[in-house]
Amino acid sequence: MPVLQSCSKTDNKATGGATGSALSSDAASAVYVAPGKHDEYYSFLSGGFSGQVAVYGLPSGRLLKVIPVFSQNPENGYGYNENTKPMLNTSFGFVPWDDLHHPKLSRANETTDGRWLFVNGNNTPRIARIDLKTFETVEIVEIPNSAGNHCSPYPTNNNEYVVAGTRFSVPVTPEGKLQDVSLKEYKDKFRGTISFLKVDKDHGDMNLDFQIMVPGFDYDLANGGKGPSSDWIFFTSYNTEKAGTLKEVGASQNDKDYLLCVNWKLAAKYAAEGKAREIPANYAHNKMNHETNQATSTMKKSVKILLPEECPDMLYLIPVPKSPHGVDIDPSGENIVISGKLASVIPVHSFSKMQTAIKNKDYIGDINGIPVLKYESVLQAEVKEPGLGPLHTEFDGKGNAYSSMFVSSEVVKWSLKDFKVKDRIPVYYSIGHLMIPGGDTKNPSSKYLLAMNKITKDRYLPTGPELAQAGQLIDISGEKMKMLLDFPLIGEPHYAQAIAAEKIAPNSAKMYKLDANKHPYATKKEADTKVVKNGNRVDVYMTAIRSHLTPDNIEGIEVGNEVYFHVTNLEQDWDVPHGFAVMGAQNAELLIMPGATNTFKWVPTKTGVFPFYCTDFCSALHQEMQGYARVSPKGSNVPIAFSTGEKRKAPSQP
Ligand code: RUQ
Ligand code: CUA
Repeated sequence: MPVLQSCSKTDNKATGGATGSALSSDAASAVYVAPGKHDEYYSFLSGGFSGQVAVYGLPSGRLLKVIPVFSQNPENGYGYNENTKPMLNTSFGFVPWDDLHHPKLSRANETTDGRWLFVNGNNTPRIARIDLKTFETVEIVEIPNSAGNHCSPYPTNNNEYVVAGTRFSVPVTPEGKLQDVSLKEYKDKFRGTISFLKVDKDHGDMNLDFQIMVPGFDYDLANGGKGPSSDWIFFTSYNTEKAGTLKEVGASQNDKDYLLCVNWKLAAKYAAEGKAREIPANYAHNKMNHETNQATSTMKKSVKILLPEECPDMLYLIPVPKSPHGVDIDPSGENIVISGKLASVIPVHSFSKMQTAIKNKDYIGDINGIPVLKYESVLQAEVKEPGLGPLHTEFDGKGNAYSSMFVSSEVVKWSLKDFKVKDRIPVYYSIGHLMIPGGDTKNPSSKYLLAMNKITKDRYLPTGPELAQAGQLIDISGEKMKMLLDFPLIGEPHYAQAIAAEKIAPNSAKMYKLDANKHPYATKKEADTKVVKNGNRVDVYMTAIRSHLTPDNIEGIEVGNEVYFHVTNLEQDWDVPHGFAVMGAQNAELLIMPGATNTFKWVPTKTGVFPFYCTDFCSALHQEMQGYARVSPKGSNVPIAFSTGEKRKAPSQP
């Protein structure tokens, strides 16, 4: 593999760094953000199989936060504590992991507005929304009739919809039956779906409005149009051969696969007019309530679906070189760039030619009633000799495009004016996605490009067989690209988004208001703390403030009791979380933000005295922030008692 060759050329000493690192002498100062100073951009990188999103400042590459989305995170108890567990509920039950590929920022007027970040879970199809005031996951919607939710989530230009598609086709019928069929029937019985989640303009809440049933191909990536093509969204597909096995070979038989072009405005109109049929479905819709800090999960029982044969002009297919990966639309909305990982050129289709071809019915046939446009009629140009293995393209707003080349490990800059290659820079190694802040919108920044590489090899000190993947920041402000910075990443970054810090930082929440805390078990002052036993259930209404937990002595718990610690952080100061952990609890800690209440479940398995303590070094007397819970044998008659300091309280009545 060329990847390996590019490594073997280097003969590094352990700390020497790789070849090709001929950094320009001003590279260090270009990324230097002095202590106490802030970065110019927030960037949000997907964690791939970590199921999380990592937030880095650019240009420094400083890691600012890891946001858990589809994966449990012991660091702050996400997915372990009772308040967030419902976020990970699905029709399969509790699913505490997923494969997160594509972050997309919400949009207004065709540019990013800094309100929300949408991300996809591939494996158990889900779309999540992160609130950029709190940097917390606040909503997750499961996608029915889907498998391998890869070409997701793509927001339209004014947050009307977030769109998701199936990578693996599924045996679904127009009546909504998911069939138990023989895999030999793949060609006839499997279909794809595209899902449209309507986004509430004010609150961002997503609702699965409708789906479109599409041919049984594998849908890989998507992107929305802009300007003149705003009403359209484009999906690459492969395996149009519909091979059901050994796709490595079977899915590469045809010379061309298809770009599926969806007029989403028209689809939404058809759905609103009642053209969609309602079919049974079963999927979870999970929401975090900001006031109670408690998530709920609701199972939805049906979905509306549109059939292409009943909806004229909604879908078109354009042939593209086989097995395409990314599709990216330039800032003008006219050029549709298809990166075909096996193709020797990068074809660029023209939106205006596509419209003309539709008008002239310039078709070469149809598939499931969807017209197939003629390749030559829609083609704008082919970028010649771009490199090997093109995957993704972004734009700088100055008329240039930048494509990632997985096999030849480079970023290639080419012009949208003459479609000629202008510059290339090696990256280390095997780049997947690349990202320019706003590079998928109408107004890209033209300063930086971030390369996200699949293989790191010798870029950092070795850490055994598993190495962090590498991000590389490249200066794109001049004629020639310049390598500025390497930094290790978390999980496997696929795509990323970045936005000017000033669009997010001023709105960042500093705490939760204690007054507004509507958690059913919130305790707003120490005098109200209590322990209530009811049958096998024990509820501890606890408070935390520098530097004690109230109550800190608890008796009357029996082995096998379900003990719920509802801990309210009474602080009303920025950056004073308290933690909470109990010895032997088969769980993670709580990390409670100021003003919030989090719930920790503990089922003691043996008798004894169990310490609990604050896990976050919150004050000079943090080490004193501790207590004990006594656990007696099942059926013992030790009464419930709780206290802090010497004022012991009377047992509370059940
Ligand atoms: S992908 S490396 Cu999951 Cu977006 Cu192209
Ligand atoms: Cu609270 Cu340490």
